[in-house]
Amino acid sequence: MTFRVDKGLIAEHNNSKLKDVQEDYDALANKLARNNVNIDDLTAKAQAFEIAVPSWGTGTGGTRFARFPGTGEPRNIFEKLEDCAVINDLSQCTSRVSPHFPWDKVDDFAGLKETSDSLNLSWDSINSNTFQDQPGQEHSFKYGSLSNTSEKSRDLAISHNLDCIEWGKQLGSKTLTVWVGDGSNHPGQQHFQHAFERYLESMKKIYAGLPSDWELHIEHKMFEPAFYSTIIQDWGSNILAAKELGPQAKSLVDLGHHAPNVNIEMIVSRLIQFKKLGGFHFNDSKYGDDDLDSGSLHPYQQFLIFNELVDAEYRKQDGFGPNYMLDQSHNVTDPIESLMNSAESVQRSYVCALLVDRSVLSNYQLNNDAIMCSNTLKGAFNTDVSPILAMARHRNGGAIDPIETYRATNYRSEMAKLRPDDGGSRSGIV
Ligand code: LRH
Ligand code: MN
Repeated sequence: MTFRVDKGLIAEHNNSKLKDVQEDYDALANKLARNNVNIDDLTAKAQAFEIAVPSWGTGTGGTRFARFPGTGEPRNIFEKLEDCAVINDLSQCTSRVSPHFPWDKVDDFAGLKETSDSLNLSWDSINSNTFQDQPGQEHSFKYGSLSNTSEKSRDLAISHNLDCIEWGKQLGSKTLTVWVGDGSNHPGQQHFQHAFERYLESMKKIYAGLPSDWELHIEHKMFEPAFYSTIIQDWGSNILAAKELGPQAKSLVDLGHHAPNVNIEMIVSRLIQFKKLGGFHFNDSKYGDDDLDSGSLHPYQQFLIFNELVDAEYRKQDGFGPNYMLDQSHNVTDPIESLMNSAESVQRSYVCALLVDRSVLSNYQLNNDAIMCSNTLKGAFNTDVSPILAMARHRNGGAIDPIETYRATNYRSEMAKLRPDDGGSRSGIV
């Protein structure tokens, strides 16, 4: 029997909070009305906001040093979907799941689609995996996949991506995300141009297999698993590849894949301007690709990214329609709690960015009034929109306080009984 969060329990917990939320909501409504902002318009936009959940984020993550399994962890895609349904039952903004193949591969994709439909979940971008060899794999990806000097390894990587498209079509997905770990660890180990040429030749064969209504998202990453050079190391190589491949190819921005202090919001602006912004993997990081909870360290940067996105929406930027997704690894928290927190954090950045008065900001920018430009953004960022986020969840049938209501379900301890630790490998990174 599939577990779903009882609507009665949600209502019971919401009723104990609604009076306070309504009070705060009315106070914020008055404050926003002074700037001719209608709070219900913002709440409606918050209700429509969606961010996809990575299937691999529902398990406990780890590092190369260790992974400390959590209790009641999902052991397969069906249990990951059950966890994703709990997240969406409470958050009401995460109805799409992004799978990773072969981690989530099944024999019966029609059956998997039936299960996701029964849980009111749909399928977001398909992630291929040519950064690991599968048991008995004939041609290794040790020295790369799509850019490997071995044509046999390249062909294997190409056919895996074409398989991912076929599996995605059965699930109703419309996007393939390609991140490869290809690169080198020693200066001179790789001929940069020849490797990039091999990568592009391989990607052209994958691009040729795309249905006309699909997109191909290329994900850049500065380093890891390669530690000297990476084939798509930055947004420059990314947009060059996307332009070389064609209009259905776009760039995906994983926030943790940049050197510390890189101006990611400006990269987003460039990708928007040249109609090559495919989507995001939201997370946060302090040092490397830490895959920490979104907005947990740099909420202002996340807000500034949404300031660029909302500005493009406001200007009705041609070719604008990015996909939003979380990509995190939960090593010390209950993944469900981290994913709900992170979905709200990204939704908060979006709603705060909607508060920026774009014509006022534009005037200050044209008059080089730097202080007022900064204050206009800071004013929006520092507005506590929690009542709007809570009201949006409530109006969507979700929980005003997702974490509190989740803990009241005892879901994790229930799952610990139903999902005995069989010591097998679990989902989650490594
Ligand atoms: C690479 C990455 C990529 C996924 C993987 C799980 O670091 O961000 O998006 O395939 O994590
Ligand atoms: Mn990613």
